[in-house]
Amino acid sequence: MSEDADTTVQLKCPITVASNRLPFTLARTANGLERRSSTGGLVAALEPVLRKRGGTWVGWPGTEIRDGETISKKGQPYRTTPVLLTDTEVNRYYHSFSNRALWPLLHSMTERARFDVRDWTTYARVNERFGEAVVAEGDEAGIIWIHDYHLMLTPATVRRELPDARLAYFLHVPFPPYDIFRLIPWDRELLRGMLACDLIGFHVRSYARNFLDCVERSLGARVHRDEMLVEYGDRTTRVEDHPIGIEFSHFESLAVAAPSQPETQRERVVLGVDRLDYTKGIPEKIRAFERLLELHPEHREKVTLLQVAVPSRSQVAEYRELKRELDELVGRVNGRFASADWSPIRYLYRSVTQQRLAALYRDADIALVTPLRDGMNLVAKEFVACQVADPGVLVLSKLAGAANTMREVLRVNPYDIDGTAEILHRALTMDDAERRSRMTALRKREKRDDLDSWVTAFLESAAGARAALVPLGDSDFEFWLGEFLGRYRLALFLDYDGTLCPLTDHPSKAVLSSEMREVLGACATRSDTEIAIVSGRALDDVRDMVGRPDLIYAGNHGLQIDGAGMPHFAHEDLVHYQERSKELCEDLDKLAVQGAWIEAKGPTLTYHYRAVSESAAEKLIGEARKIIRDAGYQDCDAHSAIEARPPIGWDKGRAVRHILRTRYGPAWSEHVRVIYVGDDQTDEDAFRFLAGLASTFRVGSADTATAARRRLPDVEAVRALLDWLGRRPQYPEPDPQSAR
Ligand code: ADQ
Repeated sequence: MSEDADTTVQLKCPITVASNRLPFTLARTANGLERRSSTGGLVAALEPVLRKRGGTWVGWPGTEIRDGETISKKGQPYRTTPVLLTDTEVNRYYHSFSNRALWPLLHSMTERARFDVRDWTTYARVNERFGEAVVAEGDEAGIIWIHDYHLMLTPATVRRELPDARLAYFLHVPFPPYDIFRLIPWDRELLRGMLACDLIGFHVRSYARNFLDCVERSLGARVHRDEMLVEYGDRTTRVEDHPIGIEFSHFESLAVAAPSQPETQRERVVLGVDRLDYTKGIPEKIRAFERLLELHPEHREKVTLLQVAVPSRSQVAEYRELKRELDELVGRVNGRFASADWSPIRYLYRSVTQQRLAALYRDADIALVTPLRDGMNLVAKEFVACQVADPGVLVLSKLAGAANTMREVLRVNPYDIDGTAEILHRALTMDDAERRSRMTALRKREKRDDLDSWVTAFLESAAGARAALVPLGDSDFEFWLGEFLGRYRLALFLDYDGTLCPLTDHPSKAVLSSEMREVLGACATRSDTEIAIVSGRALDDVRDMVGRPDLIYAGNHGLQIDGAGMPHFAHEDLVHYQERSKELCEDLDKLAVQGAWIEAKGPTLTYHYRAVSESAAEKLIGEARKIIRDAGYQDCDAHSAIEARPPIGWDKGRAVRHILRTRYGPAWSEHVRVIYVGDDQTDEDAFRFLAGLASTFRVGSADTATAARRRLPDVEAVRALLDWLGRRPQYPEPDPQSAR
């Protein structure tokens, strides 16, 4: 099969779209549910896609739905799955977290952003519900396409349930620079949510680059800038720029068909069409127009600014405030310049039909589009598509994503009122030939890069081969650790199972490969490096498995420590638990059925259920937890196992501290550099203790949160790291004991 044919087949696969809103909004009236099309760029962009291709759209319908009520329209060529939200959820998830925290912040308007932990918790819960709805509807063989800032965490839920799904995400708004994104108290969680995807799309390259900066600096992800790839744990995500287009021919034919507008015939018209939003720069536009009338009085009585603003988010205080500000501003400018039969500004605060919009675009002499920040801006493109008669001029803010590709526009900085007024004057006085040539080029591009081509390019990319980064190599370790290690000695802490060797169905099968043995040996024999193996296994067990007497061993999660240069340590409280651990072992023994078994490790023990069938596991795990807790022990999750630990305030973090203090003294951090590599939940205590003091790596799946600075995909990456550490330049350093 040729490559082309293959892509065509793949693109026929089902598509599940998830976005905050369904393509329509329901409102409850006396006659039951009333259905209205949703306004906004996202729906404008996606509805035609599903209409054409079929599939499922998951979203919030805008109101509650009662039993027996259906929301799908007869003959609708795609399914709609509502995610129902309570009033509190709508407030916290949508109005507050999405629109008062994320929206302003993503538009770099930091002083407007309001963060509240209760909003965040609701946002996370609602995102999870969207994820569950997608999982219920989604087809693992198809493409799941999640949209926009309302659903940044949803990919993680979907990934958890459908590990092999083709998961793609598109952000319709800008992605701000690192210094701004990190102001979000939950920035890392949001980034992790997005990284559950195989593909993440942004409108323009600079947003994609900002995202790469953030995941590298905030999450410690591995980033390949030339290939635009992110490796985080065991997953690689492709990051791409896909500037959205519009349904060009649809707007063009609307413009051809629309009757002429009597009210726009007398004066020349400068047109503004926006959602009423503070990012759209509407007050700045009005001020620039006012300035035009001051600087160039020849335009008075000859030019009108027609501003159409569609009401938006009126539940949010800032939007109501903006509405008031605009009313006043328009009143002021009109009061200042109006004459008996001319008003400089006509301001319509309402939504208009697409037919009417097309006519307005077509008949306008100038479109003045002045967002202070905008992901793309579809109005600019719609105006161009509708220029079917005498071509007008597009004046466009350089701060809109659209300005990146629409090169032939007259660009303005909307913050520069005088500058914008002058450019507006230039647009009003531009000669016919220049207008024509600029508009011809703009139309040609928008016709080619229309909505269909955007969707096709994005879906082709989503359906394409999964990305993979080249395996970790010297340059990565040099970049991460070169400067950090400098001329210091190294204390290297390593977990055993899952870190030095892959997890197996029985602990006795988890043996070191000869390659791992070799690189471990190369590190261990260096005079500037000390290695401690920190494991949940019993002390003797882990020592036997590694089989090197020249290392330090911390067994039972550090409750017992022994090895080279370390006085033997056993936590003083352990004596109280010898007998109780035996009793617990006997109690648990009755759950050693259906493949489950108990590993007695002295003071701690592990209930292994890897071999138990899924249907039986839940009950057995519940019972095991109860027995462990009833015995006064802590039950801790491990890989397909539950650890029972005596309730001694001790963990791997404390064990690491004990080793470092014993070996290098209380001021250890001045004498030695520390690296800790671990793969499971019990290593998190060590990661937390070492935060800011060491270089920490969590091995394996990116699905769990971690306090580690960086991630490594697998045991092979650990081997590569040890290999590099073993070969790094050797520095003669004083004996550790004399450094105390
Ligand atoms: P929006 O912020 O909604 O979209 P925009 O791209 O300008 O902004 O799209 C607005 C849409 O609403 C256009 O299709 C326009 O025709 C329509 N519209 C505006 N005013 C109207 C009115 N008075 N009556 C009727 N219709 C009106 C978000 C991002 C953008 C990004 C899009 C798509 O903020 O940057 O371009 O998503 O990704």
